[in-house]
Amino acid sequence: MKKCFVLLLTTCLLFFYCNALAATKIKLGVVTKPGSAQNIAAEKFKELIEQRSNKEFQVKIYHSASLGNETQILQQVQMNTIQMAIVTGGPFDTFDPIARVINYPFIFKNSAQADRILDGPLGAQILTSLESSGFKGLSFSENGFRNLTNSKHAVKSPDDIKGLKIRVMASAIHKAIWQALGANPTPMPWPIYTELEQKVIDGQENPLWVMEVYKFYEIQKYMTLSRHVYSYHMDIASLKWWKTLDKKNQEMIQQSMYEAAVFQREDNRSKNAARLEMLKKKGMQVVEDPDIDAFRAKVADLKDMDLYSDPKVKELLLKIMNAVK
Ligand code: EAX
Repeated sequence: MKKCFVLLLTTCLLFFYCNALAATKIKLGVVTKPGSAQNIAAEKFKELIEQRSNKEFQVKIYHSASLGNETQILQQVQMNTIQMAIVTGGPFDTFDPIARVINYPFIFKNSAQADRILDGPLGAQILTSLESSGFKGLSFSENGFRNLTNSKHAVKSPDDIKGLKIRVMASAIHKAIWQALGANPTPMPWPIYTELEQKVIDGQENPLWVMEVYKFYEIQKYMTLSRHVYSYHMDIASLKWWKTLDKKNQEMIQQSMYEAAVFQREDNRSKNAARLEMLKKKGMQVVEDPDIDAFRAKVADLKDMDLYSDPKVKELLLKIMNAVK
């Protein structure tokens, strides 16, 4: 009897030990804090993959810049020190200029267009392209349409932007946009609350959730619903790591990340109306109908800049412009 018990206990212990050994830990990096768009996608992915793999995969989310800024997160993914990340499209363009395509100003009129392109064959071309810089592109979750805020005065047309010191992401196209609009663009990594508070910069641009989650209503009086860039996230894995996984696991990860992205996009969009009301209540003065035609005119020639001289990038840009006409 005693022998039987010992045997059973040993078997159980061995079972748990082997299971623990078999579990693959996935380190996933986001620069933002809990409640942010990136974090919501990351948490959903964690939930789905742990459940579907029966905890064979276990995800640890590193957030709130604990791994450094987005450029540093991307470098860690390339090296496979972390296996996955959800990163804003902007800082990606120093790794692969293909990222400039979706960051092109006013390329999408609405979310439905963005989904149609990004979930279709043209979006797939972007994901595939990333492999040449060491990333496995999985899907696109979203930051959302970006809007301008500042602490100086209301902005209705590009004339009002002249000379404003606007923080931009580490991205050549974002810098070019704000130069063309007449601002003084200042590249700076996330987060930027202190710089806004201390007036090192006058303004910034981001989707509505950012103004809420990062409490920009405390330090930015004016907001313009400019929706100048549809800001996507690249949901990525380290290509080095990806190649070590078998096909079944690759598919499970890809599918779980895609579903998490779709979930998060809907979640983000469903909250925007309430966010706008909340930001107004907090005292932000909102220009809801800026002179978008005047904004568009200022940035109309960006596609002819050197930024788009790579034929692969230019061709995809023109194809997408054509597909959303
Ligand atoms: O997601 O750097 C940025 O402006 C990003 O949009 C930020 O990470 C919030």
